[in-house]
Amino acid sequence: MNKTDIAAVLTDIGTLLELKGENPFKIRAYQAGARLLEGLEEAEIAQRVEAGTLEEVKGIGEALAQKISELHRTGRLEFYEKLKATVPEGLVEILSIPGLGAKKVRALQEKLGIDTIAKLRAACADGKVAALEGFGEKTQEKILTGIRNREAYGRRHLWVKAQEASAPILAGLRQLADAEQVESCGSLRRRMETVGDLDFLVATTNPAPIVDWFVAMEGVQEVTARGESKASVRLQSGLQADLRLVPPEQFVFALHHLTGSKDHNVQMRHRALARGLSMSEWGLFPADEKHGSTAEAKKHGGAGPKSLKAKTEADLFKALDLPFIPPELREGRGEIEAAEAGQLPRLLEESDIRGVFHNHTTASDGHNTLEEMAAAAEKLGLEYLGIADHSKSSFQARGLDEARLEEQVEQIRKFNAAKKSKTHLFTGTECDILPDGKLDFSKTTLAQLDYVVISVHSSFRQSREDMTKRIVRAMEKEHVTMLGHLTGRLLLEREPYDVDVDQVIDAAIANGVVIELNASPMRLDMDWRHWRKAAEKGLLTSINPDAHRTTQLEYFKLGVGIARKGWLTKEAVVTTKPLAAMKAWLAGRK
Ligand code: DGT
Ligand code: CA
Ligand code: CA
Ligand code: ZN
Repeated sequence: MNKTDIAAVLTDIGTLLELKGENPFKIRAYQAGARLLEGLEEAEIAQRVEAGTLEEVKGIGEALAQKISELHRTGRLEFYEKLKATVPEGLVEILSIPGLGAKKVRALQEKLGIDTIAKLRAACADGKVAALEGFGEKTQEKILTGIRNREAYGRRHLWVKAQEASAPILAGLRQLADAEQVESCGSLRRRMETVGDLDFLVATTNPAPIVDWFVAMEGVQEVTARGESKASVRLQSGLQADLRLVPPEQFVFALHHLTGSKDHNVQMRHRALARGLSMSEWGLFPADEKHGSTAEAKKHGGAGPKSLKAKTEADLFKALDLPFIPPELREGRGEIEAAEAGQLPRLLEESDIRGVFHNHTTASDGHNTLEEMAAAAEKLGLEYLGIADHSKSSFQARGLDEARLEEQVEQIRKFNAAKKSKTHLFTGTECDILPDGKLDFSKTTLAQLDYVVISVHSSFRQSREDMTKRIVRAMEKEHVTMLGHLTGRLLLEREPYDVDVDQVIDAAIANGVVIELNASPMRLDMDWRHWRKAAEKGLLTSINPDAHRTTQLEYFKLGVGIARKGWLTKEAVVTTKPLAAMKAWLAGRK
């Protein structure tokens, strides 16, 4: 087992012990052990396991050392397996509801016998939870909201997860001899921030073996539908995947139809009708024949009017007098009008990005050191990497105080002066916006940095008015370069805090502050729906991975997808500036 997996087991053990009400010191030892392990090099762990010297690491006692070794060697841990068997699975699930810590979960179990979400919902509905000591009406209401959100969100999946599930299926389908063309369509292709199900499309003259492969492929939990030219399965991950098979001459029409969105399709169909054409997933036909009968005839291979031919989607758009509309824009939000007027934006591309800001290191709550982050950024070919560890008020994230920040700045200066890396480091901070809109650092402290990200990490429940005022006030302060994760949302988990986004956008423009596009897969914040209008008004953005480990630097690519979905061009994104221009731009803002 590698260190990340071992650390995950240790964290799990801490949680399970907490649910059992074990000694807090013991619990903390596992949580601390997990963090410690993350900070060690993979090679060092292997060598210490081999030599039996794990205990020499400060913070790792005998019991922990033995468990880490067992996991490292065998990938299993007897103690963990036994422990898991003693805690009902439902309790762990309940723990994932916001606002319920281990102590409360235990109280629910001991006093009301609750060990599943269903029992918890029933008890809330009966008002039994509110009556418990330490709970009350408000908590009960919050729990019910949490359960409802869980159910509503349970049906969708983060784009990254859908992408990870889709990639091997796509590759598998492409290897099949009978598959002439294969694409993944739907919301995944449109780069929606969350995905309901996967939609695969295959062009073939021999569908049977492809259906056979699809329903029997690895990872299929259940086959929910199966026919001659389509199939649906539920994957072990909980995702549903649809497969459609069409004759090669229909591929482009089906591709466009299945990519959607529904709104875009409806508008395209109207446009076709206005040109005397009837458009469907089967083709583009002269409209004098009734749409339905044409489609039916085509579907059953009967003789009907012939469809116009299209080899690519560009051909299809051209048949309706339009330039190619990138899938990200196909949401029925004005893309067809813009295309007709020749005003489609030239969308940002991954290769336009020269660097990233807003990244964490082990100095606060990151898992990799400054040097490791820099090396990873260099590997990605990034010209610059902005460091922005948390500030002192974020004590849960081990935020830096003035002295530690100064030390880090010194460390970064030395790193840059050594000229060993092709990637330049910028000094920065992710400075807390305090509840009243003041900043966590004074302007003298901020003035020493290359750039400043400001973010809300506390008092999420302020009224819309207070929250808006708070953020606007903070943006008006000197030395502020960009606003971090504008709404604080965690996709499928936590609602955004209540804030007037339009007002914040206007204030950002007025104060020359950048609003980041936080590219962490659970955030993707500010939402893509706001960017088009905001950029037209003059707002600039920076695509920030908010990386807490080296592997997360690549999140900027997800951000590029969302930026494209938000109609953004290279000009709207400051991180497309080459290093020299970026240095000058930052210096000019001092
Ligand atoms: P999802 O799966 O909820 O994230 O969203 P989509 O967009 O992938 O939707 P899905 O999987 O239900 O259907 C795939 C595409 O098929 C959709 O984007 C457009 C097309 N489509 C599905 N149902 C309809 C419909 O009733 N009318 C039209 N015009 N197109 C549809
Ligand atoms: Ca879908
Ligand atoms: Ca579907
Ligand atoms: Zn943050």
